Amino acid sequence: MKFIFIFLVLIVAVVRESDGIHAHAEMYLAGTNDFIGTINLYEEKEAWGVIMTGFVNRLRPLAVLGFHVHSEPIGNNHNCTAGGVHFNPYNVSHGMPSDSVRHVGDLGNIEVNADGGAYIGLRDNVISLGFDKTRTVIGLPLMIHNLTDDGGHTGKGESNTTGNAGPRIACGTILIG
Ligand SMILES: *[C@@H]1O[C@H](CO)[C@@H](O)[C@H](O)[C@H]1NC(C)=O
Ligand SMILES: *[C@@H]1O[C@H](CO)[C@@H](O)[C@H](O)[C@H]1NC(C)=O
Ligand SMILES: *[C@@H]1O[C@H](CO)[C@@H](O)[C@H](O)[C@H]1NC(C)=O
Ligand SMILES: *[C@@H]1O[C@H](CO)[C@@H](O)[C@H](O)[C@H]1NC(C)=O
Ligand SMILES: [Cu+2]
Repeated sequence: MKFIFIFLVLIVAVVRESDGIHAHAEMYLAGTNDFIGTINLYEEKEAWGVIMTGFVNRLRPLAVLGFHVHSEPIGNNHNCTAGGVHFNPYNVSHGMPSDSVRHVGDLGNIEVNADGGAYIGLRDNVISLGFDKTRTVIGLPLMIHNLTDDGGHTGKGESNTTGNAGPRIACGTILIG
């Protein structure tokens, strides 16, 4: 995980001078002003995908936690509950990032280290920062849940809508810049 993270950071450093779209999200524990880290996003051009890199801490050690873009703005008091459902502009079932059927906001899980920190290093070909208007996530919240996203196909509970990822423990608005 750490290796992938460093690799993606290098890619972002290399493309830094080109004219893609940069965004970031400052993440906070739900309903508090407790800052836990920044996640950076970059989209180079249409159909390129989005690279996301960052580090967050103060999470439950060794947990694997659901990670999504949700559909409603959270305002400035970091009220994760206000974030609505998963960002799902095509109104389809929940899935894993690699599934052909998934919510646009389905980003899978993040893995927390023993010290409560988690590196985020991924490339996603479905979310957009602006090149695809329907799939643009600017102004929406990135959400970290307290439980593991089951991927949507277990048939149990809310698997096909939320992945049974449990309560929202941290969130942050994705902003340009
Ligand atoms: C947080 O958002 C939820 C859902 O919109 C709302 O019911 C609740 O009152 C909000 N809480 C605060 C502290 O703003
Ligand atoms: C979304 O899809 C469900 C069926 O999967 C349907 O019941 C619902 O009306 C649809 N909502 C919209 C806004 O199209
Ligand atoms: C999700 O599964 C439930 C039953 O477990 C079913 O009633 C519902 O239609 C499914 N929704 C979607 C969007 O597939
Ligand atoms: C998160 O999950 C852990 C482990 O299941 C549990 O002990 C804790 O109470 C949960 N926290 C919240 C906010 O749901
Ligand atoms: Cu979520």
